[in-house]
Amino acid sequence: MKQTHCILIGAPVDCGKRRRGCLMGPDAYRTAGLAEAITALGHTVEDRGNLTPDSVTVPDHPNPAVYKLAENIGWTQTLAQAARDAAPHGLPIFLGGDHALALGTVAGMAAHAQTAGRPFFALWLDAHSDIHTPNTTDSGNLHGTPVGYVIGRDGFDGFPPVTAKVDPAHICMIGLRSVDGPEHAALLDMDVDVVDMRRIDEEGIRAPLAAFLDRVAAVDGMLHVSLDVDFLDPSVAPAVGTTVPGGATVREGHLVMEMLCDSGSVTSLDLVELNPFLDDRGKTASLMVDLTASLLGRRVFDRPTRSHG
Ligand code: 6HN
Ligand code: MN
Ligand code: MN
Ligand code: MN
Repeated sequence: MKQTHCILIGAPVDCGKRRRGCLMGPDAYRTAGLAEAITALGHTVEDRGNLTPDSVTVPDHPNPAVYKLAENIGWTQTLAQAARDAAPHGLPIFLGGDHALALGTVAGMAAHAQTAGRPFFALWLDAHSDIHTPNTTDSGNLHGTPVGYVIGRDGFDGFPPVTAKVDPAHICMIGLRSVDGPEHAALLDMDVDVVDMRRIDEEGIRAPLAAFLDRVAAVDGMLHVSLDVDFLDPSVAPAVGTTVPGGATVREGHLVMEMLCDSGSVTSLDLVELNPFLDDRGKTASLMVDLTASLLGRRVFDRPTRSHG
């Protein structure tokens, strides 16, 4: 793939759920050699270090379950701005941090796409659909709400207004196997492309992803990829608080990344939900680094273009 300037942005967001540890994620990716893996592929890397959230104060939320509302709003503001600042200069890679970071990163990238005059798409690689609002969530954990926020659902009072709403028909979710009742109801009403594990079992992961990537390419869209560790099966990726059995295999993960690389459409990436406190000798962090390398062009075997004479 063509040489790319990758901008690493540490987002040690840990307020999107109650189990602590995702704040160590950015440093685990650095320790696992993310920058070195990227430069080995011929790309350039700039590490902007770890961000800290804007400090905001908010009144109590009508849903008493909602956890750390002010901190989540602060991160959303900070990360939306960081995304907009970085996007014109290269490929932002957001090092999470839990999935609440995507309220900011996706909103910021969508705003950038609007400014650039290009359609915006999002690929959600996750066991969960993350389409709650602060009103519909039972757990109160706002890492379950980023998709709800960026498509402009009601209930996000106090958050920055979403200036560039993402069209649900421009979102593809792959890997779903845990969807709450209110999320299911919301999804039935909209055109999100839902590729749950049953569809993967029946159709394979290649066909639905290829169809989505064709739609993105047809309009020269900008594609944001949000990779949640729990997309992968917990046997290969244990370092996440929300494990759900029956996830993607290592090879399915790599195939997705290789196809994304070939598409040339990816303009930003979230690596989310890694909890290094739960890892097994760094194996999840290393797998996430390897998947990122596949997205950026690492290949086991490239066919030479010259023929044998
Ligand atoms: N994630 N649907 C559950 C909840 O608490 O709302 C789980 C959310 C998981 C969030 O995947 O980033
Ligand atoms: Mn998620
Ligand atoms: Mn998840
Ligand atoms: Mn469209």
